[in-house]
Amino acid sequence: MLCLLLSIFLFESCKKTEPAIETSYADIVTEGQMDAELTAPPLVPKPVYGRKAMKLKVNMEIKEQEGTMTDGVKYTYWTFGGSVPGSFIRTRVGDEVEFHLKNHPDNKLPHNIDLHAVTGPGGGASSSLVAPGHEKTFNFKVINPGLYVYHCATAPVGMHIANGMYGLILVEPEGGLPPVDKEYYVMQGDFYTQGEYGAKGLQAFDMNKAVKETPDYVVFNGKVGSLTNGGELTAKVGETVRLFVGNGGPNLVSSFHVIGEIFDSVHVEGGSTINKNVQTTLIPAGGAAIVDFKVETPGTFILVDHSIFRAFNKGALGMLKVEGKENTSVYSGTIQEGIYLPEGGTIQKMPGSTAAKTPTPKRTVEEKIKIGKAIFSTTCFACHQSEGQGIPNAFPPLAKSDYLNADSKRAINTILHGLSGEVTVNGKKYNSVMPSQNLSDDEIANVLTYIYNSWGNNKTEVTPEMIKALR
Ligand code: HEC
Ligand SMILES: [Cu+2]
Repeated sequence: MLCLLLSIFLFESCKKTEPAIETSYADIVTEGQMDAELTAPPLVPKPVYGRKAMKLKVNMEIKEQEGTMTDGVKYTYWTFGGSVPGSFIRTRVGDEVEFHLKNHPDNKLPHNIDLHAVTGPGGGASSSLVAPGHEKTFNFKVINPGLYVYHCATAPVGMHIANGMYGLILVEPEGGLPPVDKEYYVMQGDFYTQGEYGAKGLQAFDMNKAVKETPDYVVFNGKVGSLTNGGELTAKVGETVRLFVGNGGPNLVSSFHVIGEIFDSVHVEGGSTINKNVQTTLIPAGGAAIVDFKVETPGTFILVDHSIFRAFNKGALGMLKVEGKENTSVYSGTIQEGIYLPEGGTIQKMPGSTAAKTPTPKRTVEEKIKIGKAIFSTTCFACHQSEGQGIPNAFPPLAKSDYLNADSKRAINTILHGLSGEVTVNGKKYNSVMPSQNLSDDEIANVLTYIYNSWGNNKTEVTPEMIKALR
């Protein structure tokens, strides 16, 4: 009897706690109306908390505008709301969205919008095609909670997306997502330019590279360095951080990772499945993820696409700066600001160059500069940056570097044997590791001569003999 009672009790309680598998939000009646708050990345609008489903007016303006891809490189972006990714839209399940899509009169092309949060043909694209100087209005009800991508779907679709026409729309569940201390908006995209990475000037879109899926740039929030150099995300030790991460593509899948952090929870693919304790989460092109973690230790945590050449050579690198008291029970090392040592913490040799054995021809200063520049832009620029300006707190400058100009032997040793420990360059302290560079005497002489003869340095000419003497 007891057994029977118990099993009935268990069965009943089971029925109560198990949420209904399919809740239909299509029938929720909305109460009241408001204008949606829209934000440019990395900011997100205020959470919905416990508010009721409402009628939400979204006013989105499309702008085709020139912007900066990286230092000295311009690109004509096509944007939803003036930013790449476009404005973040925050709704709750059951909201009725009245979407006003405006195409600025100065624009050259028609555009539309396909929101993955829409249940209906084309996700809104078929009702939203809008010519420059016009506005289209359409309505939809968000009936599935999750984080969704929106994008332009005007032909050629790939080109509109490649030019930056994507963003995120969040549909919060009933009662809202659990509150956290900091929320940010980060979206990856790949870009295809006529010139190589770093080639100066206004760069046109390259359709061939896009079709081949060989981007010159893979970036967060529309440009190289959007989340570094003063754009870092910030948090304090002990806070919980939530990243709304999207991937606009058009082509690449992102292996999203934060160096030095473990995601406590991930809404996989932006949906309702929560995975715990995740190192790297895969974000498909046209997909998203909600990533939550608590920051326990201070320092700089680096956001990357862990397809790692994209991070160090194509721009997919951002930073989260965490300030506060050290927490030695969690992490007891010296905190190194803003660096990542993929080869481990010690100085190592790069494998493979046999160039050291070949005889060295005599070269003029001009020849050295020319060859040195090519070496610089394949070997050194990823850390020291294209104009030798470095990255604050991470990589010291080579431009007008007092450290470099004071002592050429020391500079040669840095390249031959690597450099670690604290150094002061132009009054700023750096404390990290430069791996030794496996270059021949000739190559080192060329690259150093190039550096010494660039960016306001003292024009020293370095010879292979000087290198040989210090090997
Ligand atoms: C993986 C990143 C990385 C690469 C690649 C790299 N460096 Fe460095 N470099 C550093 C770091 C970090 C320091 C500072 C080390 C420290 O804090 O002790 C540094 C310091 C230097 C310095 C002395 C400080 C200054 O600013 O004058 C010189 C000179 C230098 N690097 C030249 C080069 C040259 C030339 C190359 C290419 C052949 C190169 N580096 C490649 C990271 C790098
Ligand atoms: Cu478009």
